[in-house]
Amino acid sequence: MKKVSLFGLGAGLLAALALSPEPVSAQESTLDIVKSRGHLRCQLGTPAPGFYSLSDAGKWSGFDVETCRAVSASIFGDPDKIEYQSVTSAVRFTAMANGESDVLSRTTTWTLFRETQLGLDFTTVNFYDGQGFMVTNDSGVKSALELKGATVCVLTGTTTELNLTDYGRTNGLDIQPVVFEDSNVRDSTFFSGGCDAITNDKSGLASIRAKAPDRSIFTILPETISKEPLGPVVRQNDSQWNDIVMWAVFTMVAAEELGINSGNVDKMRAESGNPEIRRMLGVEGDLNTGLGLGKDWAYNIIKMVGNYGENYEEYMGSKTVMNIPRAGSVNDLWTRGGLMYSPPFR
Ligand SMILES: N[C@@H](CCC(=O)N[C@@H](CS)C(=O)NCC(=O)O)C(=O)O
Repeated sequence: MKKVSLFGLGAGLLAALALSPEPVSAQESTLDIVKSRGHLRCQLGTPAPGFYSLSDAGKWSGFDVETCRAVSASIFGDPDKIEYQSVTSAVRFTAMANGESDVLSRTTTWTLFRETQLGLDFTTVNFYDGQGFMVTNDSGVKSALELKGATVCVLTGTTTELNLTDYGRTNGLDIQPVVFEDSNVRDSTFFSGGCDAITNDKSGLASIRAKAPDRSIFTILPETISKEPLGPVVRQNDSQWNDIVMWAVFTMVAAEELGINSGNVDKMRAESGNPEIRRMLGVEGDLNTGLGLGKDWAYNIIKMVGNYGENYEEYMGSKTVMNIPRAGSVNDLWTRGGLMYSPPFR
């Protein structure tokens, strides 16, 4: 038997020690970096109606933009201390992991791989979705199961791409993916008839359709082929920053549940006797201290950005180009049979 050299073991151990990373406490916190920089760096995708639209004047707005504004309001008492970064889906996680963005808020699906192998943490879900297909009405296609041999436009670096392959394989459909990195090129190719169908999260399909010259010629097929829980993402190992982003979303959800909105929050703060509302709005207690934020952090979110329902109706609801009715859906409040649920403010 080969004799193990003690010297060899010792040298190996020394080498391992020399290579061990710096203690976590030496890292600067994201909150400190953001505060000293004076603004938040918020990563969005390529403009997509509903989630993140860019006006001709260069102003961003949308459902995912409001999450960034909520975080900014909670830190600065100003919802617009933000540098927006528009990044393609394919490089979104690299831009997070290397420190270019403080938060990623852009239709990103929470998966085990992304959470554990990319140096990231998912905070919570702000929109529950699932993947679907869209075709033109005159294709006559009524079900995804009729897409045998079809060409399907799909964006690379997405869960969409893998789900499409899985679905084609499972159902023996021999689907031909046509893969794009730029979502604008994907969409214009589909609009001009370059693919038989396009696939994305169903909310993403509504967003793509909203960009079409004539929306009425497209149909979203009934099948939902995956689960796509979408939500904001931060770098891993910064628990306080994770809490700030997560509780910004929870504030908007809890505010709706408690009947607080941007219009009545001042009255609620002045007059409400409900202990949870009083703690949330900083009238009582010190719930802000663990987050490293001021007493008005949640009040500022509700006053400046609004509650979850207000934002949903403004950007996703039936009166918008997205037209995704909320009542009775998974994105309704848990008190109405949905999945939107905030832990208690206590
Ligand atoms: N949720 C999926 C798909 C994300 C996605 O494709 N989002 C749509 C939203 S419309 C899109 O086309 N985004 C364009 C972009 O971000 O460049 C994922 O996380 O991979």
